[in-house]
Amino acid sequence: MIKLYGGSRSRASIIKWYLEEIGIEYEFLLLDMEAKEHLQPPFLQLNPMGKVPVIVDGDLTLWESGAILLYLAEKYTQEVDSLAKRSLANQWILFANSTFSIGLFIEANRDRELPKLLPPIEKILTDHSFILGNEFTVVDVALGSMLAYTQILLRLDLSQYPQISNYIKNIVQRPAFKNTIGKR
Ligand SMILES: N[C@@H](CCC(=O)N[C@@H](CS)C(=O)NCC(=O)O)C(=O)O
Repeated sequence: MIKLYGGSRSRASIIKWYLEEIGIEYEFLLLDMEAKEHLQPPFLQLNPMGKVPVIVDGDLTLWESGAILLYLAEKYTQEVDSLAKRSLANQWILFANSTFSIGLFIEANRDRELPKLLPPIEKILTDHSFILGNEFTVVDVALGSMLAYTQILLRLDLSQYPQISNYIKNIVQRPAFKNTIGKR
């Protein structure tokens, strides 16, 4: 069974969300991050960077949430069954975890970046229900979690983006979301 290491409030919840969406059983190993368990040698052997999440799946140990999401999509779903689909998923996962994340979570960037990044997402969600089309995919976990955090953590006013607001309302109602990120 896949082992997932994380803190109680950490990006491990994003991985849990996707694992539950695709119905893969996992064992969650909770680290006491306040006690700096993630910076102690046993965990540093898994991720020398001292960051969660980490998964161990058989012989493979993997860290960085985006890399983990893409691995899970490729190994356990049909979502990325061609080079083009894998590359597009990778593009959006990298966007979510770098460009969008930096624009969102670094407060000094927010007012400059979000007005550039949110309108194209609003347009995409006007054309279809999910980021890559009308099917929920790993990309909705990567970017959807960031969009959900705009409400759950940051309580930003997104009323000028009705499609994004509606998308967030829908994804937070998904059972797998409620059972993972929604439980924070
Ligand atoms: N880009 C990394 C970020 C990992 C990260 O910063 N994780 C935080 C928890 S959400 C962490 O482990 N922080 C502990 C520390 O920096 O000491 C990812 O997406 O996995």
